[in-house]
Amino acid sequence: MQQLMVPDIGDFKDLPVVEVLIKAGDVVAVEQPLIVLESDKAVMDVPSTLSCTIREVLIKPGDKVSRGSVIAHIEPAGEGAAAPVVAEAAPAIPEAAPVVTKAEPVAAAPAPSVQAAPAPAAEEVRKPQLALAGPAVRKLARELAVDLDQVPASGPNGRVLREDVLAYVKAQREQPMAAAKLGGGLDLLPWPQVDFAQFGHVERRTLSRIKRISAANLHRNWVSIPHVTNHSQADVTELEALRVQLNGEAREGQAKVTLLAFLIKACVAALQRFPQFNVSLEGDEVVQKHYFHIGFAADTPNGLVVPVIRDAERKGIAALAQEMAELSQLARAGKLSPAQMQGGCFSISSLGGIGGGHFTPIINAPEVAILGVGRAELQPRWNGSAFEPRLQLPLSLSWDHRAVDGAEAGRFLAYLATLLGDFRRVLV
Ligand code: CAO
Repeated sequence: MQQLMVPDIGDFKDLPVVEVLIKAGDVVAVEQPLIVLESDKAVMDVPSTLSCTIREVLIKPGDKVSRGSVIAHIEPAGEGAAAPVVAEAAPAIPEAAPVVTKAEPVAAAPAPSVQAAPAPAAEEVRKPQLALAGPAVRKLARELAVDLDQVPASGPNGRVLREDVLAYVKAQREQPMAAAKLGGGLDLLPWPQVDFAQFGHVERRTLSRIKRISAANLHRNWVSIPHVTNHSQADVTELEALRVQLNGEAREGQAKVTLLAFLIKACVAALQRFPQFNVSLEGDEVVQKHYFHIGFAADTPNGLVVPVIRDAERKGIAALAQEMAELSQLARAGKLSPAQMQGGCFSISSLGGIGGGHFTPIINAPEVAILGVGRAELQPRWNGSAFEPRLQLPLSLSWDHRAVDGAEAGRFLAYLATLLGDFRRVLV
């Protein structure tokens, strides 16, 4: 049986344990906080340096610990666990790098490293109630009486940052005001509490950082924006033929021209024709934008992100396709910078590469409209004398009814379908 021990914690001795964050049976990931210690100067997390299963916790709140105190008996995770340093023999605790000895003791590090990202599989099984946060943030949360588990995290590896706590407090403060304005709030029933285990085998996974952030945003947008969604379809038979032709003529190394690149261009033309869709609402004011930055939803292994193509009105189809390819690649690698996801005027969510028809996309606030695109299919269309096969693209436009009226939305979507049906009109 191996042990997790308190590592070198500087000059501190006999520090009181204020929180024990693990219990027997927990599967612990690298960087997951195990216990919280408090000195007269700071509150500090003691995170784990390896993936393991807790067999027995040996300390409780109120206990005093120093370097070398045993926190728990553990069983290290098998293959695929984050690779800790393995020492040859003595259970020495290093000054900097934590050491796992084959013989027995395992030290936990005083400060988690951003580089030491948890293995995804290990993160998946982390218990959801354990928010990752540094000592200063934890202390701030305590002072503000904030439950860190409720705070959407935006830091590396799902860590809650100081700004996250402050944003959360601000949002909480504004919520009653917004609710009062709305006339008493949503007055919802509490979320059903179900012991799922009584019905069968279950396991718990923590939502990825991106999912946690997008969930909070989507929820806010869904409950606070009066959405309406119009559905239509565009005849993209000629456009698709052009796209295939362009790709056939493409030079070596040139990005594939996608339907989405044409959609971005067409949406810019529609936003120019109907500028009331290129606004944001701020209280009683409408902010009219004179730039055209278009976001597109990208599916990544960690969840949904929306990279933004700036000044799309100044770019040609090939340049848009190239930029989209680069941004999608960065998105999937989790390497988009915040700046590459900011400043959007209007978003497009395309499920065309995946399949399905119409759907109801959720507006990406503070934008006021979003286009959902389904998979184009050949359908029989009446041409006045006979049915002929035409490629029909499902379009769904969700719009904020505070900013836009139904007639305007109908015109926007009809115009968009006209542009996609005859792309030469984008030039007009
Ligand atoms: N109809 C028919 N075929 C389509 C199509 C459509 N509307 N859109 C794309 N396709 C085809 C493409 O032509 C491509 O075919 P080929 O390989 O034969 O050329 C194939 O589907 C794959 O396309 P793609 O997905 O690689 O490219 P894209 O430009 O359509 O999409 C991107 C890029 C980043 C939007 C996409 O990869 C993605 O992440 N989509 C998911 C977006 C999402 O999750 N939306 C939901 C958000 S709400 O939760």
